[in-house]
Amino acid sequence: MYASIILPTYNERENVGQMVEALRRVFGDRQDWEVVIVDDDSPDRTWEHAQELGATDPRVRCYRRLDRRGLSSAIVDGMSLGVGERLLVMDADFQHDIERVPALLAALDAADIAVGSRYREGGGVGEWSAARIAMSKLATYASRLVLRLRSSDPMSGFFAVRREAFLRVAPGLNPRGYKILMELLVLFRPQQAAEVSYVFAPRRAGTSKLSGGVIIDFGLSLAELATRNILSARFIKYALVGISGVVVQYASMFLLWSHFLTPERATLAAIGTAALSNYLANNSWTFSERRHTRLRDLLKGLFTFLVISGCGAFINQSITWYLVHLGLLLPLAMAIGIVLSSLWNYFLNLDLTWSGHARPE
Ligand SMILES: Nc1nc2c(ncn2[C@@H]2O[C@H](COP(=O)(O)OP(=O)(O)O)[C@@H](O)[C@H]2O)c(=O)[nH]1
Ligand SMILES: [Mg+2]
Repeated sequence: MYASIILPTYNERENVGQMVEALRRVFGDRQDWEVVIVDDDSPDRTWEHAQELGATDPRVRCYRRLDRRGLSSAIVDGMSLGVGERLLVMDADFQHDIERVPALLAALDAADIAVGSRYREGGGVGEWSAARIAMSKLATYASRLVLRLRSSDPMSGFFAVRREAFLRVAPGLNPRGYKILMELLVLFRPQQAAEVSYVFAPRRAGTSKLSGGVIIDFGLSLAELATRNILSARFIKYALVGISGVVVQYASMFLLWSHFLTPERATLAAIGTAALSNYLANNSWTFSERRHTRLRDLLKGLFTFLVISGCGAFINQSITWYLVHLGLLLPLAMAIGIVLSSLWNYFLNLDLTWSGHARPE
């Protein structure tokens, strides 16, 4: 049974060669396997080393992605490139137990998807701090509860899928963030995933790409998956930025009115400050991969953003009073006005202000 091992890499130059070596050892005499390395143009030139490995061993291929970054999309690209009947995904840093690779592949005899689990008998997280253990457990419970997944470790980065099953669900994937397995499990439901325990090891060389932002990203992915993508993570971010703007407006109003300006001028200045802070927050967070960086783009973006928001405010006002005239209660009319104008603002900004192509971060 041919197997493709997918290794997503970003700055793993020191690990990738040893990983391939370790896989050769694990597969022994078997010839029916390959490695697909998907590298996002790592600054440490992991791709170069991977390509060198490929030059002497046709079982090793490297896709150096120049136009995109991101773990989940790298994994999906790797899985699409794999020619094996069974696809296995693992970190390229030795945190996943290479010795368990054959067991994970064999588990696909009985299931479409098999998960390497730290949280079942025989598994473990190794040398994690209490805080990281608590966080990981919390995220696991949250995803099981919200998405009603039965897997003991839906956040695992070590899993295997039958290729035909992957191709069946692939069109429904929306690969972003970190936790592609969670998304696959949602799509595979109600099929029960097979599980193989393993103990998480410390990273061998290099550093983790996991940052504090991953926690927020996790929450957003959960909301997205739970609503079947009706609530996109980007829209939630946009709405959160909108709420932050309200706080900024109140705070600036408080500061300016009491200390410097007349109430009328303070209101205008506070609205302006909130609009500017919303634009900057959306630019660096909501639309981070399309971020404006040059002064010219920033000014143009801010102008478009302000025009769209201005129209949005007008739409908001018109809808609210139209509904009030129809006899709706004011708070309800306001809520509808806010929702509809937010949608207007969001989609126009998505199409016009931040219409650019994704750039590597
Ligand atoms: N291609 C690609 N690989 C990534 C990216 N982020 C992380 N990786 C790789 O994915 C694996 C897991 O990332 P890692 O930093 O070890 O996360 P951690 O295990 O949660 O600390 C490693 O092999 C990384 O090199 C990315 O944006 N693109
Ligand atoms: Mg890792």
